[in-house]
Amino acid sequence: MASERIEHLRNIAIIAHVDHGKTTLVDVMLRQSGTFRDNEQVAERVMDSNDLERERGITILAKNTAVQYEDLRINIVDTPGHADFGGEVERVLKMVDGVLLLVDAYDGPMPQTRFVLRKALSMGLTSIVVINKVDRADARPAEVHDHILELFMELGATDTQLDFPVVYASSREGYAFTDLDELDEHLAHGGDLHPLFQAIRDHIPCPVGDESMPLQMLVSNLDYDSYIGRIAVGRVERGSIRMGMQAAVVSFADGTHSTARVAKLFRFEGLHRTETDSASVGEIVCVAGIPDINIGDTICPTDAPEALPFIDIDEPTIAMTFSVNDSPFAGREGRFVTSRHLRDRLFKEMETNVSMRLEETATPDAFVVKGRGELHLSILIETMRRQGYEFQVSKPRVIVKEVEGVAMEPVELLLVDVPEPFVGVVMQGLGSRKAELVNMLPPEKGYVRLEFKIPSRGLIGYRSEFLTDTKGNGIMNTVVSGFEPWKGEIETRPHGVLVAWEDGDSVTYGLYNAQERGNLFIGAGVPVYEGMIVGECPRDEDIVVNICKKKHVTNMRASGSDDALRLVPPKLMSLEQCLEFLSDDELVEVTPKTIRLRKRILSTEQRAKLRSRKDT
Ligand SMILES: Nc1nc2c(ncn2[C@@H]2O[C@H](COP(=O)(O)OP(=O)(O)OP(=O)(O)O)[C@@H](O)[C@H]2O)c(=O)[nH]1
Ligand SMILES: [Mg+2]
Repeated sequence: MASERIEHLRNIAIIAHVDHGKTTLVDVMLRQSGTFRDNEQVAERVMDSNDLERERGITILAKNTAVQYEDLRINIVDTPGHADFGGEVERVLKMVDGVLLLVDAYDGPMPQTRFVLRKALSMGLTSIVVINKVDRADARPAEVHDHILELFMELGATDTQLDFPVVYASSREGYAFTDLDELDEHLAHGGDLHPLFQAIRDHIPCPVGDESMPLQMLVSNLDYDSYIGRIAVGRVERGSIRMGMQAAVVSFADGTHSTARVAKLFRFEGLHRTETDSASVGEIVCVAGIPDINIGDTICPTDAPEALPFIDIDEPTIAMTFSVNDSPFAGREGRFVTSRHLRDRLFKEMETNVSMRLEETATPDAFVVKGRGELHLSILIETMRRQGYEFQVSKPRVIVKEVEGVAMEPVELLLVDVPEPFVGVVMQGLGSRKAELVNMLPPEKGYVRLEFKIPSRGLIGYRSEFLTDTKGNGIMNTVVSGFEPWKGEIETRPHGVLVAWEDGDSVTYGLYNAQERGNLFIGAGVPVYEGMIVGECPRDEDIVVNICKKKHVTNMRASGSDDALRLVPPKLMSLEQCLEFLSDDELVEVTPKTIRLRKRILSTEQRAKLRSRKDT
């Protein structure tokens, strides 16, 4: 049986460290391939289509698109660069034959560059290196090129993989070129992406497969449409798929198969899906009509069900408990508040969030959610909150596993760029968190780059400390490098909290007295309950404050004099900051309207009893 080369097709993924310009590059590829109508208004970074992506300016989910370049059809997968969403990258690499590895022309290879490149190399994919942002005033493309070559060697690239073509580009300005001598010319006069499209044509292998064999299509992604329901996205590895056909779906989870009809079939075209009757080898398509299909499943003909191997996704490193909100304010602000709601929503998440894991606990009201980092989990929390869910979460903790009797914990590679004067304080802070310095580059433009190996445990809550220590001038990047034997206890900077004494509304007079004890998180007129955390205390001690206490009214004039009391503006914390701030005996209460911090045990009396029991 003959394998065919599908010459008119290329399937690529764009991979890189966060912010190196992947989504911006997709914009220009779409624009310059004539995907949009002349007068079409298209948003910047149009592939970052969900609300959280737009708000935060980062890609969270991998997404497909396709462009036509001359006679070539190029399927493109844009991937997230943040380390926490590495699972998204891993799973989509199965759809492509090659990658564009983007590297910022100033930053050079960063922790996540290493992670995604290692995955791509291990899957035998062909890379085109795109040194991007050459328009930056501080760009150093030649140097970056050398660093990339070193990285390929370090990761054990084969000779063929080492022979990668290099394209220099400015995705923001929309040009690319292959000869660095042309840089000044392009800086002055711009250009276009032809050299990049040509490199894709010349270097990325076209799909190869046998169309006459029975169909095999691996599902790498799931999408949802309110009209047609669940949509499976994947690549046809063998044979062809037709609309209307009866298909067998072989489950990745347990190898069983079920039958279903391919109700609709689509291809990607720019930002849209267009219907098609059939698709064959190498095509990336969307299949609608199979309600319970999952990522990793294989679609086959009913008479030849044969699964394709899926990839091993790296395991989660941190865990958090999600539980039903049991604060006195429970049910006031959310639409979905019961354990049933929470359970169904979390199970649904596991269907698409491939590197997340869910465990039930001894109580039906609590679930352990495991993910690849704090952001991985906080994005889920934020998404659920916007969908109307109300629940509470615990402090994130690292996952420790036992290997041959040894406790192993996740360890990360940490890269920091800090202005020289702050190197000392950063080294000291990290030292106490059990970080080991592995590399230090000489200062450049006043910044020193330090590379550490640090237990993930030591990183929890470190980001805000780092920003304080560097007065907001430091940049830090991390990527999990594996599991290593437990590194021993870590001392973190202690802090205590200010806790509300009684239920009620906060008033200026009460807050005024409380603010002498620490920084407040709330202003006047905020409903609070006993045990709610309303501020931080600089010392390692929890102080109960009576912020609902009104001034004793002696006469008419005094009752109005509250206005004269000046309150320091409250410190407002984002969800991520709350998670970093949290201690073991505390929870974050999350509702569509509010994020509150609370003690696990709300009663002041009970907490006091527990403390005295511990002390004796
Ligand atoms: N100077 C310059 N800036 C660029 C270029 N390409 C992208 N940027 C900027 O870099 C930032 C990040 O761009 P994105 O395209 O969102 O980067 P990304 O790689 O998709 O980021 P993630 O998906 O979050 O990993 C944006 O502010 C862009 O405007 C470029 O060629 N030159
Ligand atoms: Mg992006």
